[in-house]
Amino acid sequence: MAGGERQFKRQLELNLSDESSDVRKRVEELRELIEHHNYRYYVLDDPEISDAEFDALMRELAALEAQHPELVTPDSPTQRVGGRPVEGFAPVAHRVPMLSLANAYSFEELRAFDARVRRFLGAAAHNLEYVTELKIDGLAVSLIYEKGRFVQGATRGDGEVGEDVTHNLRTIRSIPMKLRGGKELTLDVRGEVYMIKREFEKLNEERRRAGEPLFANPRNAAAGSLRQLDPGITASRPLDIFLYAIGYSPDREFHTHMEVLETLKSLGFRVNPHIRLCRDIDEVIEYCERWGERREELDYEIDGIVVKVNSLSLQEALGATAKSPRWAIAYKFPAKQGTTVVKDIKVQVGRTGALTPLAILEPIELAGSVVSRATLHNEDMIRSKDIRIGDTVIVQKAGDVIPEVVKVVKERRTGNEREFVMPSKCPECGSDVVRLEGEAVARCVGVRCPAQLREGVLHFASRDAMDIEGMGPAVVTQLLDRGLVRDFADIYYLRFDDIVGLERMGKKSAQNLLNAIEASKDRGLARVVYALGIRHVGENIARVLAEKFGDMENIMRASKEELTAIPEIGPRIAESVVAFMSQEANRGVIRRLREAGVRMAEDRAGAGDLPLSGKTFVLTGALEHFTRGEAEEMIRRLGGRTSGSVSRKTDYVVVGRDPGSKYDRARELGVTILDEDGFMKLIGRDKGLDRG
Ligand code: 1X8
Repeated sequence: MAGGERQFKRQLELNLSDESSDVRKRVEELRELIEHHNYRYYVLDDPEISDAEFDALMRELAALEAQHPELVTPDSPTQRVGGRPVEGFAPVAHRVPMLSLANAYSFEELRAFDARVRRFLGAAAHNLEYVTELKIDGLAVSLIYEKGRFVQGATRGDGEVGEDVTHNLRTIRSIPMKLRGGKELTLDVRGEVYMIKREFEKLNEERRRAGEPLFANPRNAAAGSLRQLDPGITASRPLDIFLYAIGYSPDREFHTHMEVLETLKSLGFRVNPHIRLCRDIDEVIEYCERWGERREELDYEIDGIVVKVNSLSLQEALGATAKSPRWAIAYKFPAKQGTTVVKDIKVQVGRTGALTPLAILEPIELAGSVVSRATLHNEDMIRSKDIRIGDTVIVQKAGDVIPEVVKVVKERRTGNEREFVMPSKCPECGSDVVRLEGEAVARCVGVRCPAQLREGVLHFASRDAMDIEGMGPAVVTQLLDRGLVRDFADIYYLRFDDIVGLERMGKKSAQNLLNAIEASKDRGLARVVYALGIRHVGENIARVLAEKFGDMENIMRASKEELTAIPEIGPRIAESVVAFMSQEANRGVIRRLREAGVRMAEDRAGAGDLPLSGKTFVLTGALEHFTRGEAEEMIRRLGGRTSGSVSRKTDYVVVGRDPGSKYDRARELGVTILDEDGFMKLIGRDKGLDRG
């Protein structure tokens, strides 16, 4: 017994010392990794991993050091705030350090922050308020004003010492060279330099054409632009800045952060408009949720929400740790970008026969969902980004769009990567693949290609087209395989016995599908035109065609000239419509659709007399009574049109809560602006609405 016990104890000690040497090894490894990625990020501005992955490394190291304090060394990455400044710019010591913010990755962590603040403040927490602001994904800078004049600007650097980029900052037009009404002021203002998303795309497109390396995201582009030795290059780059804090201000005293922001605005600084004063953490979380959903509407990137205690005396009471203030936290959105490996490149055949290369990825979690494929668009895109099978790549998901490969991390190449070759035969039907002169897209020319038909039928039945519920990929594939559907019209000639024979199809589901097919006959002309999948005819054009011609017969007879006479329709669309309608096979399908009872004429209750006929609307901000989609549908039903951008041709801009830049643009152009009440009056919905 005793012997056994002793042995067990020895074993335990062995494991323990094994464990502590493992910990030591992991700590070393983490430090090396973090140093390396710090260098990539801060010195080269060319990171190999995402922020979230980097944060995970830092967290792991901090946790190990907390459990094993004996392993902490003064040169550990946890013992300092950031990285090093690069050579070429004069170092600038910040008079007040530029601290980084602690991060929260969930609402629980936000609540824990609130609890910490309240515990720390005790009774003083009774009038605690938070200010929430968008966390701009750019490059932090400090602007020094003396006697009201801009004298020096610096990057954050490691928080203590940054780089002098005064000359480059001067090229940003929104930075005032003199303070408005602050002649004698000395001031250190902090903000974030960033690049507009659209401008970033343009810049990268130019670089692609010039064969220059691409920037992975707007933040890298902004950093690369600001840290140019030649201010002429910086001046050519579309940078802008939002200011959000004061580092020191010996001449002025403030009581709240809101007051600071107001003062910054009045001194002539650009302050982000989406600021909210929150009475409690629930309101903070609500703001975080809302902007998590709406961040794609902004024309600049944000990576989270900054939460600050409003009262400056409470801020002072809370103080700071070595790294970050205790009175603020950054709620970080789930990362949109991440690093993964291209396992294979496959080709997908679309309904127009277009062959789209697809990257098959090592699965990775992005913005809350697992991503295992990314579109590569076409062959030229693969060549210009030089994406190879086996490459490590940065992938990105934005909104509802299909994930994309941003760039290759060439440093991770082993030499075993393989180049992609576009197949010369369609992988689905074996027909020739042809890429026409001047076209980016390779197409399968097989007229009987099953992939094209499958994608076509799926489009026909999809929600925005004929909306046939239950006609998903599994059902459609079987219908095609069994020869029950050879074109769209066949759908309307399916019998109960045909359907009930399919796999995983009970009597009830079969009847439901038949009912859905029946119901789809009455979707109206515009939907049918869209469902046909005519090239270049999207939902909007389909609606225009339905409105102008009223009946499918008229569209079938329309000449190219008649079509191009319509403002929305150019020669490319007109040609495509005429070509489609001239095919006997297509005319046959339309005839059989009509014979089956599919409605193909608009009830022309005087389309021209609808109350909003000829009016163009732009929506911005959140409405209270409708979703964006509902408001658009309402405008359309009353004869109006909606557009995504404001121009002189816009008739009305409808402005909801927290409107975007479209509101400013509307004011600039003098376009009529409606609030939600005004909009409801216009559409006759001002009476009888539940305003609970
Ligand atoms: C960083 C940022 C802050 C704000 C916006 N964007 C950022 N990237 C803000 O306060 N509105 S504050 C901050 C920091 O303190 N490191």
